[in-house]
Amino acid sequence: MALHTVNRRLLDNILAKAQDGGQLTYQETLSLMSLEDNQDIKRVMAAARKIRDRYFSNNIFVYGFIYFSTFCQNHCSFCYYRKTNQLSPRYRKSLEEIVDIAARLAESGIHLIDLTMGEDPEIIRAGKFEVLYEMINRVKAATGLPVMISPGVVPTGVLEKFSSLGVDWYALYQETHNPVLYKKLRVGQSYRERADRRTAAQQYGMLVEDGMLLGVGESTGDRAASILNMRDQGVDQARVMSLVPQPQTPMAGRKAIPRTQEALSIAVMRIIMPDRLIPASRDVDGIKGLQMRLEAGANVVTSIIPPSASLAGVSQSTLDIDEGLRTVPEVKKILSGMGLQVADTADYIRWIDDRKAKRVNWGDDCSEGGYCGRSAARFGSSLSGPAGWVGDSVN
Ligand code: SAM
Ligand code: MD0
Ligand code: SF4
Repeated sequence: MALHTVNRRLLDNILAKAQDGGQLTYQETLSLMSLEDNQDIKRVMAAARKIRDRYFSNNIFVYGFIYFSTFCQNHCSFCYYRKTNQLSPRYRKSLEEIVDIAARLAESGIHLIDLTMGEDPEIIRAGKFEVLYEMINRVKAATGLPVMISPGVVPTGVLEKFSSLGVDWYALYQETHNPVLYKKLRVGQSYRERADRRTAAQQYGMLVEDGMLLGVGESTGDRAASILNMRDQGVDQARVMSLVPQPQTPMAGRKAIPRTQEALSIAVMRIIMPDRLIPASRDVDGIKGLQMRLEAGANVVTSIIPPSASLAGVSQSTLDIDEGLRTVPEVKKILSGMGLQVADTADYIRWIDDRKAKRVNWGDDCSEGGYCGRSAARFGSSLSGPAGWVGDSVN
């Protein structure tokens, strides 16, 4: 039998197992992540769409994005806003401006406000977290919407306070779950501390988002391990983004990876985490990349930014913003062409409430849904797969 046929059969078996609710192994995940043939990738995407539709019907959630401070004390090798980059636009928005932008976003029909900052030393090093608490209170009062906060690594006491103020989500991306590669990406930052803060946020009752980057020197095995790691941490939202090489950063000269690899990663994430939220970021390829990500099984559109608010994106600092293409009407156009729709806000709030309720019921039981306060202690080790997964870079 030709090798190709065997692989097709293997692929069909893995997809059938996933459709039946089976937990994929590292080897099976690796097999999916190693696919290169476009027809095979399309089959995985079709399976992923089917699973998404089973869990979420044709409803898509939409997030507004406010990058309120672009100052940062860190040196992440992939990021335009790393401390020493002289090119990146630096600003800190005032509370009034933030509340005003949040209100405009809410009016436009988004479901959540994502408040994001660089690890701004004026806030983090100076310990001035009250600014964030006031921001959260005012944004919640002005919009009535769920809030996500993406401030980087903050002390656990601050996470507890976020939770008590009603913040629903803490987003903190590991970028890779290979600690060796992590050191090259998040230069000078602790792998464990970052991972543990997500666990702490879960324990304080917040939902958490983790994410991985593609095209930063990871192997296919690393990609598979990241996906399983996110499953086993019990993250509520799991993200993959392709590196957008940035000028004046150590990764400036990297070749962008084929975007089909991001589509494949989204599809495999959907197959492995059928009931979680998976974003299609507008921040990588703008409006033109949205359809492919939704076809791969994503169910959240992130990085909606109002035009002319002088706000930046993260991985694409200006793409589509002033053209008004990062807006809800533009997203709706794409969705309706695909038989999808923007969900009702009530549906989104119900999803959050159900997810939080499950966490309380599951408690510390690692066997169900992967929610386990101790799971971070196993990062990397339980998913190490075949020897050498840490090495062999794919690009
Ligand atoms: N400063 C906080 C932190 O790092 O956690 C919050 C910002 S965080 C939401 C920014 C995220 O955007 C990074 O974690 C990374 O996943 C992504 N990102 C940054 N630069 C990127 C680039 N050049 N290409 C693709 N993704 C990028
Ligand atoms: C996005 N640029 O949604 C944003 C960012 C932060 N929570 C999200 C990566 O694509
Ligand atoms: Fe700073 Fe976040 Fe960029 Fe890292 S990813 S340099 S922490 S803004």
